[in-house]
Amino acid sequence: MPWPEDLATRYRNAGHWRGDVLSDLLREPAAGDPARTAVVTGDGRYSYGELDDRADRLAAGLADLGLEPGERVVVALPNDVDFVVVCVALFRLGAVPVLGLVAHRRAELSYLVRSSGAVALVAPDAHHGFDHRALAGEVAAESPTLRHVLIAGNAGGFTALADVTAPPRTLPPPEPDEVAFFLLSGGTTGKPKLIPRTHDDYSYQLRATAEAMRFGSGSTYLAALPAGHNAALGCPGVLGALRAGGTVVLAGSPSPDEVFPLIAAEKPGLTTVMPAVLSLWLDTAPLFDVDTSGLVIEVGGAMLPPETAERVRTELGATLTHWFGMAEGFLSFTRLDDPVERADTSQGTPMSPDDEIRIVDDEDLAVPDGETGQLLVRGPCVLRGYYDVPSHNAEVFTADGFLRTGDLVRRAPDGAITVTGRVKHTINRGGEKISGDELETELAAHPAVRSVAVVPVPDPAFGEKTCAVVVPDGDPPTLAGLRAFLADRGVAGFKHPDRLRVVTSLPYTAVGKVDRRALAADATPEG
Ligand code: J2J
Repeated sequence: MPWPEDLATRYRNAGHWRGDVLSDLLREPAAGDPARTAVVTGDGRYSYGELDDRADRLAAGLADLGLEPGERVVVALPNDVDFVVVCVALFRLGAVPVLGLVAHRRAELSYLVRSSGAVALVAPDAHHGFDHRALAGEVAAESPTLRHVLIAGNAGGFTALADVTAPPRTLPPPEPDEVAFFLLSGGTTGKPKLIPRTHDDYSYQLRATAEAMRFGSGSTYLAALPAGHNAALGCPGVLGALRAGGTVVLAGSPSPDEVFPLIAAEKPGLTTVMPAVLSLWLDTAPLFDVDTSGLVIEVGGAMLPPETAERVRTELGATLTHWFGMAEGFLSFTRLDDPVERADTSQGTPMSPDDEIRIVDDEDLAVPDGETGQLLVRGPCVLRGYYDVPSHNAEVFTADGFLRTGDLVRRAPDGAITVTGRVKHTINRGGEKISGDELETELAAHPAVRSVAVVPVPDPAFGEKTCAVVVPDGDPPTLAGLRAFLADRGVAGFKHPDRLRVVTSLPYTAVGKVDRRALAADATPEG
C-alpha cells in the first residue's frame, strides 16, 4: 500500500525521504574505521568491519540457498549479535525480515509465517532455558511455505546460521520505496497485523530520532528491550545507532542484574524502557550504585505515572524523554530541551513536521484542544495499510489515509499530546500488547468455557494485567487450567491471563456487544 504520489512527493521535497536504504547500514563506518566497535553483548565485542563482512557473507550464503529478493523471513532472535547480522544480510539481499519476539511461541510464530507467506525462520537454539530449536521444528511442521529453518547456535538437524556463508558478492540494492521489513502491530481488532516499513520511511525515523536525541558516532545505545520491537529497534534504537556509526550494547533482558553492570562498563548515553521496567530499575538502582547521570532514558509504550518520571531525575540523575510510539510509525515525544513538566505529563509533539493528526469524537468530528478524542494519524512514517488485510484496512483507515490508532488523547494549546486511554480491545501488560480478540478466541476453545471476555485489571507493577471473565460450561475452569491450556496451544506466556473471574453471564451493551467497559470497571487487582 504505497503513499499516494502527492504525499510521497511532499515527503521527498521536504527532505524526509532521501533515498536511503537499510542495506547500507554498517557500510560507511566499516569503510572509514573498520575496527570501531559496533556491537557489544554479554559475550563479546564486534567491530563494524567484522559485522559488515559477516552480513555480506550471510547475504551471499542465503542467496546460494535460493532465497530471493522480496521473500519473507521470520526472525525471532534474542538481543544478540546474530540479530544485527541477520537483519542487515536480509536487507542486502532484498529479502524481508518479519520481526517476531523471542517470547513468541508456536501460535505466534506459525501465524507470522502464515500471514507473511515466509519461506524461512531464524531462531536461536535455546534461550533462557527454553528449547527454541524444538519450537522451530513444531512451527515448520505446520507451515507449508517454510523452506528453511536456520538456527543460531547448535542447529541439531536444521541448518546452522554460521554455515550459511559464501564469499561476498555484489547484490542489486533494494529500492528506497520497497518494504524493508515487517513489524507486528499491537492490534486494534482481531489478530495482530503485519506492518510494512519501507527503507525510505524507516531511514527517516532513524535519522530524525537520532538527531532529536543528539545521538552521533561517538554515542552508545543500550538495547534493554527486545530489539525486534520498534521502540528498541528504531527510535533511534539498534538500527539508528548503527546508522549513526555509534555503538550498540545488547542486553539479553531488561533485568537490573544484566543492565546495571552494562551501564557501569559501557556508559551508554541513551536507552529505551517501558514504565514497568523503569520502576524496577528505580527500585533496584541503590543495590548497584552505578552512575546513571549521563543517561537519557526514553520511556513510553504505556502510561507513565508522573511520580516515576520525577524519580528518574531525583534518584537516577538521568534525563527523561517521554514517548508515545507505535510500530505503525507514528511517534510523538518530548525533546531534550523541553521543560521537565512537559516530559512528566505529556508525550510531546510528533516526530515529523509533516505528521498530521486529528483528534475526533465518535462521529469523526474534530474535538477542541484540551478535550479527549481518538487519535487519527497520517505522515511520512505512518503505514497506509496493514499487509494483505483489505477489509480490516477499510475499517481502520479513513478514506484519506489516516490511521485510526484506537488511542484516546488530548492536545494542549502548545501542541503537546497526552494519551489518556484507548478504545481498542487490547491489554497493555507492562508495555506488552495483548490483542483481546485473539486471546478470547484462544480461551473460547477450552471445553469448560461457554463464553469469555478479557479485560485489563490495574496492577501496581505492570500498569495492567489480564483478567479472563468466563461463563463456564459445566464445571468452571481454573486459572492454572486455562494457562496450561494456552501453553499447550502454543500461545506465548505473556498473553496468559493473570486472573480469572467466573460469572453466570456477561453484560451486554444496547447494541448487543459484550460490555467490556462495565467488566473492566468491576475488575479489581484481586480479580
Ligand atoms: C500510553 N500508551 C502508550 C504511552 C504507546 C516507542 C515507544 C513505544 C512504542 C510502542 C513504540 C504510550 N502511554 N506513552 O513503538 O517506537 C500504547 C498505545 C499505542 C501502542 C503501540 C515506540 N506509548 N502506547 O509501545 O506498537 O496504545 O509501540 O497505540 O508496541 O502502545 O504499541 P507498540
